[in-house]
Amino acid sequence: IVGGSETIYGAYPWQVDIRIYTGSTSFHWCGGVIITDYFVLSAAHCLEKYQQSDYLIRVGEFNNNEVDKYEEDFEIADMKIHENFNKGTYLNNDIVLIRIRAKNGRGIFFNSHVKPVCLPVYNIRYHPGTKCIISGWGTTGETSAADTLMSTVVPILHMFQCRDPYVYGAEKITNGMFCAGYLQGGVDACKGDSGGPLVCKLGESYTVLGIISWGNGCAIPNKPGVYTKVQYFLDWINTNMAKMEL
Ligand code: 4AZ
Repeated sequence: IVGGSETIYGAYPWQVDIRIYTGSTSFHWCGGVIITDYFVLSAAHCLEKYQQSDYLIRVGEFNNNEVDKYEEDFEIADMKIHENFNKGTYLNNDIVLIRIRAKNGRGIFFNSHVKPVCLPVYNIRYHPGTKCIISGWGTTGETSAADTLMSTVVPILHMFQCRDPYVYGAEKITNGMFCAGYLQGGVDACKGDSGGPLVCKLGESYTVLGIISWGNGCAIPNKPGVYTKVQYFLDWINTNMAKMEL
């Protein structure tokens, strides 16, 4: 996250840290978001580089380099990368549904620091100007990644702004994407944040409207962050959750 600040542990209890095992240790790879006690959403491009057994799904994470009080690791039991991922245009349909492997006969155990986020409803509107929160352990500036979970506020942008030729152009931005951020630059998601959530407070609860997906660099003027539009994939999410249910 560029232009953000450190979060308070437990403030974003749905945040997932997707890590890669390297034998004895593991390193931060991508973000994700808890939607039920067995399912996590992330970006498809995060889950295609390694084997399924090389990934570790960590909940209750705050500091990347320390063991936090509520952190717990899960393996992936099953996952579904969108069948049309990267078809048509760059990072199109950048979404993956992950089913975690049960531990001690249960899925993710919810507590004060580990909780699911709401999925949007079908008729929700992505109002331009709505201020939403992005979070992650990704790059904060030139090169450095964050040790602790960072977050910042970004407004949803109009589709016409995102599709402007000076921004990304209409060919690149499909109906399953939207932009959020500032055309003047300075505040954005960055490398290592992908797969993580863009949440908006709707009424009393936080809803995941976006999944951090891509952008031309980070925090560059006229190159805002591009997000997978979760609402567009609700049927896909529900169908595949039902299929992956044991
Ligand atoms: C990345 O490489 C990445 N500025 C994620 C988000 C953005 C750019 C790059 C958005 O994972």
